[in-house]
Order: sequence, then structure tokens, then C-alpha cells
Amino acid sequence: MKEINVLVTGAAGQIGYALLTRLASGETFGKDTKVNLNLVEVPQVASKLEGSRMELEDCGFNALGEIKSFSDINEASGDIDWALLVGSIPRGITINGKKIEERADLLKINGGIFTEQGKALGENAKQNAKILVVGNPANTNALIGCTHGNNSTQTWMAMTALDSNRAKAQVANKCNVAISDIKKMTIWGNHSPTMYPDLDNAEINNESVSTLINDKSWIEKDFLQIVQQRGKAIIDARGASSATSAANAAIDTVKATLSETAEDDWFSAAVMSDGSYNVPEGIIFGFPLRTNASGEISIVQNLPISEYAQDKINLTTQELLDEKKDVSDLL
Ligand code: NAX
Repeated sequence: MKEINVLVTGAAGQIGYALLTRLASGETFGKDTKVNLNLVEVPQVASKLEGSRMELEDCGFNALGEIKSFSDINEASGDIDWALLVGSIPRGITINGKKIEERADLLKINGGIFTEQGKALGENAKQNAKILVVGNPANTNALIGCTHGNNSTQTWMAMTALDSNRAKAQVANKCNVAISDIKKMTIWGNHSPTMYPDLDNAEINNESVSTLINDKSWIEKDFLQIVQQRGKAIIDARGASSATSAANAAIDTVKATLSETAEDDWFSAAVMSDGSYNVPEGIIFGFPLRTNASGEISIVQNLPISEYAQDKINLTTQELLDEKKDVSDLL
């Protein structure tokens, strides 16, 4: 049996809880791969994490190998193939008597966490390790981690698959098609309300989704707003942020990197910009991606970008440049 070492931070959180069974069940890496889990949490929730560990044992998954719990990222990151960085400090938490509401403060606090995690993974995780940042602000956290990881063989990504799945669900409802009929969905930019879900280049039966829908007002107002604000709508409805769908999107992203992407499709995640589509280098930006037969991930090139789409892409680019400026002392 093959083995894979997977690290999950924030493992006792709500996304972590939904994620662990799906990593351990054999669904993600295949039934012929044993999954060893290194679970990382802050010491305050060690008991909660132990509860999750016991539950995992009790699932009786054949694919589950060793489960280890850590509070030290350096100890946890040895020989890791895949790291899912879910843990971060949420907006609104009170630290040292101060309620953290400002984006700049949130960026700095989480930036400290991702500096340490980046260094640890860069030094201790395997060459070719893949790292997916889920914890918000995901793109800039990934930028900080990647900078401090300083390991060109490793791939850092920030998750936009949840936004992509949300966009597909809205299109499926609108066009009355199955989700699997919708291909080539791109989320450009930041995992934030400035993200741009692109229906011009998304396809159903090889036809552009925006051409098929042929309703500019729905696409530019209803659709855009629903997708960009979906996270908030879920918090308003549940009194808690997305967990099952977020964990599912993380699994989708991992799976998308494990085998060659189908000819008629691509997947969405944020990676380090190499200047494609005139996005400045040095920010982690949502692009259309493909995995090749050797497991390398590349940005799909030469897609047409309308003037309207370019304006939206410029907006989300500017937000990421502003976030980068806010954490410049951490880079
Ligand atoms: P929870 O608050 O339930 O869990 C977060 C966990 O992280 C907590 O158990 C906490 O103890 C742990 N943690 C904090 N600092 C840590 C550190 N330094 N090392 C290890 N663990 C640490 O949040 P949850 O709902 O699970 O969400 C986790 C993160 O995902 C949040 O930042 C959230 O904003 C973000 N999201 C990102 C999404 C995306 O698409 N990229 C969508 C869903 C989600 O909102």
C-alpha cells in the first residue's frame, strides 16, 4: 500500500471536523493509499482535537494510517506530502482586550501564524509538497507562507474552489443542467467579495455559459452578487460559516492535483502569479489551472477577457496589492 503524509491545521475547527473523515476514508487519495494524519491545533483545544482523533479511529477506515496530534508546527511538518492550512484567527475575535475588526490587523495576526508555518513546511515538508491555504485571508496568508517557505519545489495555493462550486451551483439552477455539465469555471483573483467568477469562459456542452444564459442583467447583478456574498448569506442563515462545503472544496482541490485534468475542463485555485493575464507577479491570484500527467500545475493561457471582466480583475488585483502592502513588514 502506498502512503501519504497529510498535515491539517485548525483540525479541531468546524471545517477540520468535516475534512478529516474525507481525507481518512480513502475517498481523496484512493483506497490503495494509506493516509497518515498530522493534526495541528493550538494547545487550548487539545481535548477537542483528541475527541476528533477518537472518532476517526472509530470510523474503522482501512485507508487510515497513523494519527498524530501537535501544537508545534515544526514537529508536525516533517515529511509532509500535503498540507491543508485551515487554522487561522477569525475576524471579530478579541485579543488582549482589542476586538480584531480591521483587515490590516487580521492580516498581521494571521501573517505571524503563516510566517512560522511557511518556514516549517519549507524546511521540513517533502520536496514537491503541495500546500493549500483555506484560512482567511487565504490568498495573502498563502503569500506569506510561500515567501517564508522559500522552497521552489513546493506548490502553495489558496482555496477558491468553494467559490467555483458556488458559481457552478447557481448556473446549474439557472440553466437546469447537472453540475457535471458545467466545465471550465474560473474564479479570478482574491477569495473575498471582489473575486470574479467568469461565465464567458465557462462552458456547457462546449458553449460559453454567458452566451447560453444570454441575460446580462442576471449575470452582472444577481449571479455575481449571490456568488460573491454567498459566504455571508450562509453565516446569516446558519449563525456559523460554511464548513461542509468548505471542506468539500478543499477535497476537490486536492483531487484536482492528483491526476491529469480532462481536456475539456480546468479547475480554480489561487497560485503565485507569474505575470499571466498581466496580473502582477508576487501575489497569490485565482487563475484557471490544469494538472499535467506529471502532476505539474500550470495556468491556462490565452483566454479572452472582456472589458467588463478586465475591470473586475483589476479590482480584485488592486485588493490583493493593498493586502500585500498591509503585510509588507512580514514579507
Ligand atoms: P473555526 O474557528 O471553527 O476553526 C479554526 C481552528 O483553527 C480553531 O480550532 C483554532 O483553534 C485553530 N487555529 C487557530 N490558530 C491556529 C494555529 N496557529 N495553528 C493551528 N490551528 C490554529 O473556523 P472554521 O470555520 O473551521 O474556518 C477556518 C478558516 O477557514 C477561517 O479562517 C475561515 O475564514 C476560512 N474559510 C475559508 C474559505 C475559503 O474558501 N478559502 C471558506 C470557508 C471558511 O470561511
